[in-house]
Amino acid sequence: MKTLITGGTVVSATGSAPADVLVDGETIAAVVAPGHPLLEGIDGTVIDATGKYVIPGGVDGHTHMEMPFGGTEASDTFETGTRAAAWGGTTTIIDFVVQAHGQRVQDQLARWHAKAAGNCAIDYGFHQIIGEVDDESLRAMDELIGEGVTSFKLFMAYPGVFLSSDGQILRAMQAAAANGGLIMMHAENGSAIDVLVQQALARGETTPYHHGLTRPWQAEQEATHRAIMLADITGAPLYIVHVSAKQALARIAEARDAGRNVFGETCPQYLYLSLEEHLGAPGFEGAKWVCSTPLRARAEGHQDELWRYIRTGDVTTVSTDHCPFCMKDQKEMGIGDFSKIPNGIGSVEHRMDLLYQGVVDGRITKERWVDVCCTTPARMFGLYGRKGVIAPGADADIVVYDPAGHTSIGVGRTHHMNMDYSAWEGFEIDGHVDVVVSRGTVIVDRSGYVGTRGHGRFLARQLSQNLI
Ligand code: DUC
Ligand code: ZN
Ligand code: ZN
Repeated sequence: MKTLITGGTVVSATGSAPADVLVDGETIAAVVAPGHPLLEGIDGTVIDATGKYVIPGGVDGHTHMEMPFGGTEASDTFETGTRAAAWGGTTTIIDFVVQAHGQRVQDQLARWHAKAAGNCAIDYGFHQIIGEVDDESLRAMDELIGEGVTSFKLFMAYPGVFLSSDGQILRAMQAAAANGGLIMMHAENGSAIDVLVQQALARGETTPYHHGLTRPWQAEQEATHRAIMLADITGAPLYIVHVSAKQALARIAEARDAGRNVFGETCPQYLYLSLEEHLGAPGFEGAKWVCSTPLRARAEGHQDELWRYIRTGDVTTVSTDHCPFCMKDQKEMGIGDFSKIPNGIGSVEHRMDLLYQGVVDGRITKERWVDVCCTTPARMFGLYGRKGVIAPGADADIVVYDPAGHTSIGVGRTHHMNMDYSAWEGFEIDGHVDVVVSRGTVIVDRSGYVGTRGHGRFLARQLSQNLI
């Protein structure tokens, strides 16, 4: 089965040019100048992309589908979350397998395979959370590399649940330095934060706004610096997830300037939303935006700085940290005690649009948009060549994006995630996801989602292709 995408402008991380794309089966067969004789007489489905951008499918390197967390479970299943991702032009997710204290890594990985297999609309891979660093989990890290799970998340926050001591972090980093894996770090000083949280609650400061105040940027900067130093001792590559503080990014930029394998990820919420306007919303509304790391003060300029760091390259990727919870029965668990609000925001559907708005607003180029949302995440997580690029031989994961289109985000408008609210209610995007192709199959067209549950396959990943 052949598909021809004609008349569009192919946008890659390095440039843009008018080109036609020939898809044969599940892969891209050719990318040629419009009207090239090679395409004459080809019998297949034609997708007219005249006036549109033709980009690689989005790669969201950080999601939590049906994740058990904060006494409840993230509200998107692999089925609903990957379908919402497809609506928004994302064709690959990398989700986190959770090993908390007292659980076996290999058992947990098997559980996550069982949850995802046969349910996903798009392709998926796994990172492994190592919640308890011991001899057994260190051995499992080596085994997982051979099973295509080549990156490991550690936590410097959430004492008693996920937090690793500095000694444990060092041991895991030594293992990664030896086996080639990538260490992903949740960099916040969890012990200090816990004291601030208890003190705030004792003073009667219980609203969602205090979630932000008790996770100050200093706790993020300190942990980021500590993680960089520990990685430096061991030689392990380090990827700091969900960076929200400009000071933390300054440490990452410094390490990168010194030539280290240190990378920073941010998320749309840290580029657009803020402590004052969102966490500080009246009553309990702010719970909608409780996530960790927290939204930062606009008055301190974090959002503008993060956009700047995307331009300079010190933000390597933009993922969502998609971790949705409904207000009803979930976020509401924290009425009267912000520390009981499950941490997380749902954005998997909107990342491509929200970052495209950065192009419209003159924050980044369209090539950088494709780079941080598609190409570099693929390279960072060992998928490049198959994902993140429109080139012969790559999987035919392609989005036709209409720069003249419009997307109104919100419940009852554009909202397919399994949540009873949208963290992005009222956002207007000057662009639109028109057609989404996943491994050669159209899964979203102008009529909506036309894909099938179970189309998505597990991706065994190589080692990171983005290391110096
Ligand atoms: N932060 C969140 O907000 N949710 C999931 C896990 C995390 O680290
Ligand atoms: Zn985290
Ligand atoms: Zn996360």
